[in-house]
Amino acid sequence: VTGQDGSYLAELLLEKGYEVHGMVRRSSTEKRERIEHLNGNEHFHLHYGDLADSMSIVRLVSTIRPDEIYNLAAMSHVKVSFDTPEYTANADGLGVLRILEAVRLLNLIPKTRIYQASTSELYGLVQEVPQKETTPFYPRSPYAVAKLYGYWITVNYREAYKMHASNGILFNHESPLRGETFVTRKVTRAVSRIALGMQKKVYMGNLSSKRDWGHAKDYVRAMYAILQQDEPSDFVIATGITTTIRDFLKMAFAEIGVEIIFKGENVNEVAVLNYIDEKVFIERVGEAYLDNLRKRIGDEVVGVDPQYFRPTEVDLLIGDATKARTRLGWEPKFDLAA
Ligand code: G4F
Repeated sequence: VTGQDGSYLAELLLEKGYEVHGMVRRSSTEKRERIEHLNGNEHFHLHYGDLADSMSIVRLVSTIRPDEIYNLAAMSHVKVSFDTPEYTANADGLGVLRILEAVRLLNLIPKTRIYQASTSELYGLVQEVPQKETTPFYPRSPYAVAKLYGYWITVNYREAYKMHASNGILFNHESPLRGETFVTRKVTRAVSRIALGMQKKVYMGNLSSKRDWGHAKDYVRAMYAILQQDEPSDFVIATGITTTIRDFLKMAFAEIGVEIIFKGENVNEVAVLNYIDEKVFIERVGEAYLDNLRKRIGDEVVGVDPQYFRPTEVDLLIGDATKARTRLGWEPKFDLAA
């Protein structure tokens, strides 16, 4: 519940009058900023637990006897999964099984509905454009392979035991609460720091990959809608708009009135500061910072560092959420500019 989606979903469910039980993983540096504002809400309860620990899952499911379980717990960073593949398989793959088994063994199948956070990373080396529920999967990272198990074990328990268990195949979803090492926050933070003179340049990985980005608030509404269906099923949640990382950088700089121009290729690609729309800059950032940035026209503000490349990349994601639109009545409310 301490993640971006956990925090937004907890808010949504509390608004709807739910009693919300959130699981928190014990660590020496617990990060709870995203749910701090829910502290003291009498309908919001926190419990220690870990997807890698069956006993804690059984304890929580048996004591809470939930009507709905949203499994948003995961090691969710694709690049990091190449460095921690076994841990990722345990949490993101077997963790799903532990929840399903807990519900089954505790005889809660008639009561408890389960949402599994599946991902567009399952499409990996895409077999079809755009990707929809019937598009074959081709995972390209230890993270995606672990999530593939999570997806199919959810389908299998639904079919084998008639569980109300569903997958949301969510495309990238972002917000101000997104972790700072994911590309959107990395870029928006860097643009702010460059504008304020706190940073000279940002080093990126693959600038050519394309992502279908939505807003996390829209996506937690979809999770909720999926569990309110009479019949469990799997749904793609996406905007249908795809953007390169390069264009995302341009758009982020444009927000503060700065135009950047890309030059060069591959590891030698850079972006230079080309022009400042001073009116926009003053409005968005402040006059005090303008002189400093003016002096930087012609400077490189974006570079490439191969340490951010992935051994295998997912080049293109663009989702077709027609099923969610028609069956759930789901529409994204935010657009890229919001
Ligand atoms: O923001 P990202 O790290 O997200 P990614 O890998 O697409 O995964 C996220 O979305 C998935 C849904 O499809 C989730 F399942 C997953 O848990 C996670 O939330 O990277 C987006 C793209 C990639 O192609 C990456 O190679 O941006 C590219 N990129 C380029 N430079 C970078 C960077 N990514 C990061 N994190 N940092 C860079 O410097």
